[in-house]
Amino acid sequence: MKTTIADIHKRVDSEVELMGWVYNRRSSGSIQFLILRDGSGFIQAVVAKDEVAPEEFDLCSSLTQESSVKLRGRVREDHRAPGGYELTVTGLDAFQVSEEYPITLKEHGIEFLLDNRHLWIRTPAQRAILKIRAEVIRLARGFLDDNGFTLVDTPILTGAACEGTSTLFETDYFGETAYLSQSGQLYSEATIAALGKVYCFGPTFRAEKSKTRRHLIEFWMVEPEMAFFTMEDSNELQERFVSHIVQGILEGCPEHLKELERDTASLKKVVPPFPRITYDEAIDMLHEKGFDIDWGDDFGSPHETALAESFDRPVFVTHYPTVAKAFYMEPDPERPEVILGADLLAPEGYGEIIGGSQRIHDPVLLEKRMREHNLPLESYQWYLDLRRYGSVPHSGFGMGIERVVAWICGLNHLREAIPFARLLNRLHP
Ligand code: NSS
Repeated sequence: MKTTIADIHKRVDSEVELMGWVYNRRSSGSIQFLILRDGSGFIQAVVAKDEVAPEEFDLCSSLTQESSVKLRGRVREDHRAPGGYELTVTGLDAFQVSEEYPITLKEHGIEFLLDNRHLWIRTPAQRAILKIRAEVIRLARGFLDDNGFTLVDTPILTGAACEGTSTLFETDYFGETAYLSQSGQLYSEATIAALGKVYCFGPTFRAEKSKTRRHLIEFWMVEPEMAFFTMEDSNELQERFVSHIVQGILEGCPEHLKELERDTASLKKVVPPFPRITYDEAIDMLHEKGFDIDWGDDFGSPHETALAESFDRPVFVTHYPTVAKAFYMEPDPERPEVILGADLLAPEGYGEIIGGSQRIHDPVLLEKRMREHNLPLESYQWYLDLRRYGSVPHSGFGMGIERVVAWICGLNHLREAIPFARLLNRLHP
């Protein structure tokens, strides 16, 4: 009976067929021990000379790491075995005996590993990260689906910028210029008038010219947008959303966090309410910590790390200077030099995981802000229409999946938080 390692507990004492890759092989004369992995888990398989045909035993002796095989055998429960089960092999075939595998247990340099990313992803730590990433996405979508949000798929090829023109990827669109989407937000804003609460989730692209640990060229973002939400309504939603994801990972992925040796005590503290500080307070804190920064400057990674150090859970920084932020953010009516928006900074030095704001809903002010940002108004007429036909106060935010995965997994660079990272100097593999 064909089965998988994850399902092996259902087949104790019966004959099964397992397919997978050889992770390790050791031999002690008439017995060989294979560690087999099949994507669902790992299991030890014991191949005894007197239990298999002579040519099968010889084939087993030739198996190298990563050889792909089919094993037949009996499942035994064994509390000493990692995973609790062992396979007593009665027959084996090889799909392919692997060439010498370039990734060994010794330490490799990061450029070598990135060149071999297509192979590197097979290693236990990388596998744990990919599992956690998939679960972060499932939890994020599940939370929104269960809280009255409708998924909308926004276009990847767009005619207008959302997050400034300096990081746009251009491509020819039958003689017109198209840009790869930096964010689905502007389109999500259109769909709230049809659906109330929506989210888009997909890849976004930014031609980030600087090399940092926190920036990818292609990253995935989940972007909820809510009609009739103020900034504070949005912040309350964000703290519930983020803690749902973190607590869900702690509950659902303990073995993957263990594989990554992640200290989970700090993650357990990620429950609402999250602290809130204003940009002004943040500037004072940075001055006290010795930073040379002026009111009006946006924060870089060192500032975010220093601010978050003072808190044991994510912290909202609200009311940034209008000049430092995107054209669509609603200025505070009491103090128009700051906006009704917030960035959420993760603890432990992982930096900004969410950027969000209330949106300008007055058409005259929106058009004025667009002119100040030198945006080509003809490309945004449809967006201005949203303020002409039943404009309402509304808010939304974007959460970068890789930033959250890096934080939860305790990774020091975003390049391991996505299967195949696109970096400033890397398009392959
Ligand atoms: O530029 S953001 O701060 N905001 C937006 O794109 C809004 N249009 C979102 C919205 O309100 N719907 O980016 C949001 C998040 C940010 O907090 C990071 O977590 C992530 O997207 N982000 C990135 N992750 C990886 N690499 C890069 N280059 C990157 N840029 C932003």
